[in-house]
Amino acid sequence: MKFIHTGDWHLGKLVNQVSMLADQEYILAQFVALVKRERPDAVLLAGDLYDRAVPPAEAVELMDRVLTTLVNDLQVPVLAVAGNHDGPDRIDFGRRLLCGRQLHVAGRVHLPLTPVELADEAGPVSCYLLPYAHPSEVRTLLGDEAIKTHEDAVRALIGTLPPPSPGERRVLVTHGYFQGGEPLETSESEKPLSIGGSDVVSAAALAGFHYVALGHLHGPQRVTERIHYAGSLLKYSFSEVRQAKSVAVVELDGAGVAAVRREQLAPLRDMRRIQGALKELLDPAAYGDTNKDDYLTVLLTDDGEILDPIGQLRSVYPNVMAVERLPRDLQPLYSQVSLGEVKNASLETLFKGFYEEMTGAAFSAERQAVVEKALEKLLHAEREA
Ligand SMILES: [Mn+2]
Repeated sequence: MKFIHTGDWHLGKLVNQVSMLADQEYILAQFVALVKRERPDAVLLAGDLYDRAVPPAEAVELMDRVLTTLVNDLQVPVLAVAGNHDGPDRIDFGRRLLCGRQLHVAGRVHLPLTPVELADEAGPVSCYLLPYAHPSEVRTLLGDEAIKTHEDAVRALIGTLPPPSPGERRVLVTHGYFQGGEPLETSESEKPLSIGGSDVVSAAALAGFHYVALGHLHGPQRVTERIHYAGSLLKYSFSEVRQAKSVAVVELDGAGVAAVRREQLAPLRDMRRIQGALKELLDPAAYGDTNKDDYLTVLLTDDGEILDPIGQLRSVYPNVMAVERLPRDLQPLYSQVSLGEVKNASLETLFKGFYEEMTGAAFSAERQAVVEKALEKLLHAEREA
């Protein structure tokens, strides 16, 4: 059986106030062409379909068009779950109606978890859809006060499944932060799943599945041999400039062994960092035949004043998103605090630093608990918008 595993489309996303919709439409046309070529038995869409709980109308319209092409025109079933960015109730709209047309969507966790049954010449394959859910939702759903963490929630939900029948092959589509033995690469465009506590779930919680199609981390990567992140559709932050975005083509054999091949899609505009003195960067010799329409962060190494650097840069590179200055005489100062460290720091770490800087007093565990609680509430409120 063949699947195409993708996720983290984030339709309607703005990066540095710029809408990614045209880029998303462009790459999705390539995605549709890939599905047409590969003829998979199903497309697995592992959450963060949209960037926000209430996506812009144009994003919904694009999703509608792509899903209609896949399901109606190409006759390929789509199995989709909500991610932490999606509004679960909106994703759930029409789910009972649409499953009859081979569009299987899960916004919220509904019990009992019933699989989408697919089959090939080797027999049936049970595909389970487990949308992202906050541990507090799962605690209420199962009436189990012992559920506190994401790990508890996933283990409890998977614990509700019947034991597999002999020879049964099982696939799971879900969204979260799963860790096996190997270190994982994270990106700035992933929102944290919890504040303070751990959002990591051990891959061991996913024993019993022959393939797990994950969403959440935006870099394509494997957690274990049979548990994979497809990665996001596009680069959604400058922390992802070195990632090669792709979708996973998964072949599950009759014995339930998954072989994964990654297929790259070429974006309309790439996201890159360039650096140099302004004058050099504006020289045709500097950009050569690179795509001047790419989304750029420019690190200027000039000393002294520059008049309207972003305006000057945009006369050559229209999609400059950010300009950073690093004059030579300031370089020793910058090296004391790495910019990356500040950018990658969690909100609670930044708050603690700010508090200590302002008051000269230590940030007590009690205060930390208050801040974490407030941030956690905010995170949850965004999703339930
Ligand atoms: Mn995401």
